Order: sequence, then C-alpha cells, then structure tokens
Amino acid sequence: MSRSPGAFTLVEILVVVSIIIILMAMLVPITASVIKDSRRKAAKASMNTMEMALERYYNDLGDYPPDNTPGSDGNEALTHHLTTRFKIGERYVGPFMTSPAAQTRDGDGDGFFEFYSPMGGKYEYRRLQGMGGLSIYLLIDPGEDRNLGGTINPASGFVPDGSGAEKDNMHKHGQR
Ligand SMILES: [Ca+2]
Ligand SMILES: [Ca+2]
Repeated sequence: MSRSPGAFTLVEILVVVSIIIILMAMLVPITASVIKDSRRKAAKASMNTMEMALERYYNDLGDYPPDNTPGSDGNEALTHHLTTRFKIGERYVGPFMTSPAAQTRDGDGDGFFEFYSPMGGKYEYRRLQGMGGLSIYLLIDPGEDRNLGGTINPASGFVPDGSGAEKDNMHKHGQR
C-alpha cells in the first residue's frame, strides 16, 4: 500500500495518543495538589485576617465577640460582629473587617450570614470559659474534608471524636 508523504500510520497515532494520556495522568495529581496547597494557603491568610479583626474588636470593646447572639450559631454571631456596623449603647462600632462576598453567605437560609473557608468548610467559633476573668476564643477551620471531627466544649476546648477528621483542621486561639 502506498503512503502519501506526511501521513501518519495508525501505530504512530496510537503511540502519540498513549504518550499524551500518560503525560495527562502524571499532570492531574500535580495540578490537584497545587490547587490543594493554594487553597490551604488562602485559608491560612483568611484565618490571620479574622484573628486581626478579633483583636481589633477586643481593643475597641474590651472583649471578644459573643458566640450566641444574634442567633445561637457561633459562626453567625462572629460574622455579624466582625463584618457589620452595629450599635452598642449610644455608640456605633465596626465593621472590624471587610470580607469579600464569596467568604460570607447565608448557607442555612436563616437570615444570618456565615463565614466560609477558602477550603469550602464552615468555620466553628466559640467563646470559652476563661479562668480568672480571661476572655478566650477558639476559631476552627474544618479543613479540606470540611469535617470538624469533634466538638467544642466551652470549658475544655476542642474534643476530637476519634474519627481522625480533625487532623487537617486549622485552629486560632486568643486569650486576653
Ligand atoms: Ca445562616
Ligand atoms: Ca477536618
């Protein structure tokens, strides 16, 4: 069979296609881990921003934000106290941070916004019972698995549930 110059044989095409498939198979995990790393870095930066806002709140009001008002969800209380301007007595305070819209939304539709991590999970925020009048907070990003893997006990802090899901969590803790 004659072959026109420049045409590929089936075997040549199969070899090229196989090489492309192998290269893509090598590239996909690398890309996935780069995306995971950049999300984790963004989550770390986001927690640092929230930490600074919490300290600004403390400096202005002498305490960290409550975790039970408005509503009973700690995250919603934190979002309200850090991202809105509200009245205390005769004085208006805040907002203590300007959050990009993508980071706050009303995920459960109850009218109160919540903070979401760049890794996709919903933050957990609790005020802890401090000894000797200390003001303490605990802020947790549930990590890539979006699973807290435990509960927060107001007296003793984070208590893992044994699932191991807490291993990729990120914590911030303030005490003054
Ligand atoms: Ca809500
Ligand atoms: Ca987790």
